[in-house]
Amino acid sequence: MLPKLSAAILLLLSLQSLAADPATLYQQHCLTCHGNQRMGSMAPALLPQSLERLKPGEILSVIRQGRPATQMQGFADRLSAEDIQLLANWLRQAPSEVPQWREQDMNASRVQYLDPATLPTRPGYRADPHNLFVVVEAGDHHVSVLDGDRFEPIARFQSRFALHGGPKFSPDGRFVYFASRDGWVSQYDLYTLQMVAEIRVGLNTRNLAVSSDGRWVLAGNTLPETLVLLDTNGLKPVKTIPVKDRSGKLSRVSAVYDAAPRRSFVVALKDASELWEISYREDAEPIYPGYVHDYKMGEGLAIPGYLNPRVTPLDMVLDDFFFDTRYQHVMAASRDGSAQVINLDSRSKVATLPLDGMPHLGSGITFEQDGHHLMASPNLNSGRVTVIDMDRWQVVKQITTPGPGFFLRSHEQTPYAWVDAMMSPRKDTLFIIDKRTLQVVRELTLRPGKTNAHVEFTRDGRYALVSIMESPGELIVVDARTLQEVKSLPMMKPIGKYNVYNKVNRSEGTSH
Ligand code: DHE
Repeated sequence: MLPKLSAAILLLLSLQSLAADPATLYQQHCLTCHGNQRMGSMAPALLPQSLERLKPGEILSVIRQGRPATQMQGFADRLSAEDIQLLANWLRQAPSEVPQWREQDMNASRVQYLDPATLPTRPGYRADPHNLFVVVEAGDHHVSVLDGDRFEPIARFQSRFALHGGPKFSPDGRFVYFASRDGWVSQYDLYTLQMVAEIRVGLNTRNLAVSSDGRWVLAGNTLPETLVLLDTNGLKPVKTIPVKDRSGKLSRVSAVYDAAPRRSFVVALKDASELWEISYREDAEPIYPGYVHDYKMGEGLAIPGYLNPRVTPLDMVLDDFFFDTRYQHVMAASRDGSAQVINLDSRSKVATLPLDGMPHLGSGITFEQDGHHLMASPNLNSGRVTVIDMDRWQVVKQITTPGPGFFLRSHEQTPYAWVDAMMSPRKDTLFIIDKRTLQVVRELTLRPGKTNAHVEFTRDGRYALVSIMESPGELIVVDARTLQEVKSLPMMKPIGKYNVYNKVNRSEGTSH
């Protein structure tokens, strides 16, 4: 038998090692809010995929001090510095069991707040429903709906945690759909200004697309590696498609897009050298094994083309896309800057684009100049806007800007395109490019020292709305002709804003 003192020391040691086990720390302090298996509950998921955008120091400081304006309190008074470090390291590691999110989990998460059939047919306010702006405020995870004529908010509501990608609209502009990085898809009614339905489609989601007939939402996930098709009537899951390449290897989804003129979704993959297209035309041609593979292809059997992926093999992973106006061609770039043009009908590469750096094709715009169809996009790691002639697939100009930018915007009714430099020390300056001469003609610093970025025009192109992406930040209305500030609205890190008319009419100056 051990002497009493040694037994007490052993007990103390075992208690200490228990307290220092990060899984136990998680159970004791985090599980109630962040959920079983770190999958998220009332607070966001804490899986490596959910945390990869935070710097290691940020995780530590959030555990220590909490997050302002949220229920996340600091734990510095309850956990030692060593335990906080252990917990932070552990959260960055993948769980021993791969977390699952199946259709039964989706169905269990689904909430239908309203029956769409009971909704009134007209908006309950006087503002032009097509000139509304939906503003995503990342600072406190809210969305504001703005009257685009008077520049006044008509609604503000809490969103799911960390919305990403542009919200997408139904073809009539009535409903807007959001995707959160945590896997939630939300449907909001812009006529009655109420949430209609929500569902969690995955544990980590990239973005969503809405079909041009308004019937479907397609969400692309990185965890699990799936595509989830939802019926917009109630956001009910219709099918879940595992994303596997020809060799059966799983791939994360990079983004999903609606190719309206083709009546199909196009899917960019992060880990597979393939491009997927999912037709929502009921008479879509069947898919024949041997020509392409399918996620559930039976040997020797053709499967229906309708709502099933048709695969175009690529010679490299390409995950940043831009479509020509007819959606016949897609310009595609890899993260190392290689870029090519794929013809979606012949399913083959038709040109190589001489790009380098990190072109951000997804942020591109189109316009005409002397009868040529031009496309321009910023570059994420060098200060330039690249202009490509889409008739000849040639780079016609590299417009130098003082620093790498993220978003480029214009409108049919303005001769100017606006680009930010938010990835550089000149993040407080917007550069105004004349689309006729392809020259930078003005610099605009609305709030010195702060991030001035992401522009969207009113439906008539008269005003440009600019984000001051800070918490607290602002949304500034600028006269697009005089470049004078017209109005400023306080906002919490307005990361992006989206004009209903420009989106549903696929304005050439904005994202779709
Ligand atoms: Fe985004 C759109 C990818 C980081 C804000 N971003 C998109 C889209 C893609 C994409 C593919 C187009 C989908 C769509 O609109 O439906 N973004 C990526 C990345 O790969 C990247 C670099 C790293 C990542 O972890 O995802 C990335 N994005 C960011 C940010 O850090 C930004 C600035 C802040 C944030 O909230 O995450 C950011 N991305 C945005 C915004 C849009 C977007 C505001 C919509 C732009 C639009 O006007 O349509």
